[in-house]
Amino acid sequence: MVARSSEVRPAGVRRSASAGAGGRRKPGAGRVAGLGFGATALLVLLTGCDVGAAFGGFGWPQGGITPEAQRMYDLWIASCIAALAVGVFVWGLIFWCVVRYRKRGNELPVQTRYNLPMEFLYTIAPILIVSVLFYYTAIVQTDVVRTTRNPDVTVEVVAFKWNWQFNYRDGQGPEANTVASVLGTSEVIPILVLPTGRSIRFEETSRDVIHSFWVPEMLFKRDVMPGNIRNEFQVSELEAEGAYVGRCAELCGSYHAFMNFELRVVSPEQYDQFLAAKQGGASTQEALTSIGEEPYAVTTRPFDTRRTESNFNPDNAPAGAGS
Ligand SMILES: [Cu+2]
Repeated sequence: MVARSSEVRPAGVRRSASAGAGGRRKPGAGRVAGLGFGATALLVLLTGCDVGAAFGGFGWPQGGITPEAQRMYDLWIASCIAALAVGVFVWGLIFWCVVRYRKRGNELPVQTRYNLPMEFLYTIAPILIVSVLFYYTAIVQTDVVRTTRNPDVTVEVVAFKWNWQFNYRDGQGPEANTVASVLGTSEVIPILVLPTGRSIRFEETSRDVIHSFWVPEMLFKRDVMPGNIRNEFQVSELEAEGAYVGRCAELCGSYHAFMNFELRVVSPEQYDQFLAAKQGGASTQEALTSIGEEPYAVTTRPFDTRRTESNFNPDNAPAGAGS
């Protein structure tokens, strides 16, 4: 008796479900929802570049000062918009399925059915999406790491625990000569003076361990390796004058966090004067003053190591007292 009633019940349910008004109403609701999501996606796409600014760059740092930084920013914004479009489409499908195929009775749907076009879609579509993202990433990356044969300015970045030396060079490679140099000390933050509107190559070398040369506004950092490895990268120009803090971005020892420098971007004329003053024997501070710039760093300050104050084993500690 029990088995029979359970067999009968689904049939009744099926009949009532197909006869219900809901069966006709749902495709319409789904279409409206789909249109709504489609319109939202289209709106997001059409508003284009403003979307990035409106959403705070989707988490990407704002205020890049090189064309390379702008290209990376554009790639990020385009990727986010594409991801949102796919997301809106998928969310639309989810909500449509929730409404269209909601539970109408106790009958369990067939569990072994599959849809071949759908299988193809969710195999092919992700491959296409990843391919497109890969294509544009490869293009932007190639562009960002490109170096040219004759950059306008070449700077050798020498990192050491825990400061920087910047050597202005008369050519490229380790054989070139240093024509002027800026050296950081515990008391004075090193200032790297560079011009706007000129291509600049950075050639990096370390005296001890691995450091990383990083100016956040360039949206780019590259490890500085010891030994024979001479990492280089190039920016096609610096677009905005100003003072920008620079940091070491590789944990290199006790005072890694305080291994700061300053990038001072000036006009090409000021840069030429600065370099001439340095070559004439002026100190970095004198040369900066001569071009009307602040002689000392304005974005960061030297770190007081307090080596003798915060000693875990002070001289006056009783024997065996521990730390
Ligand atoms: Cu470092």
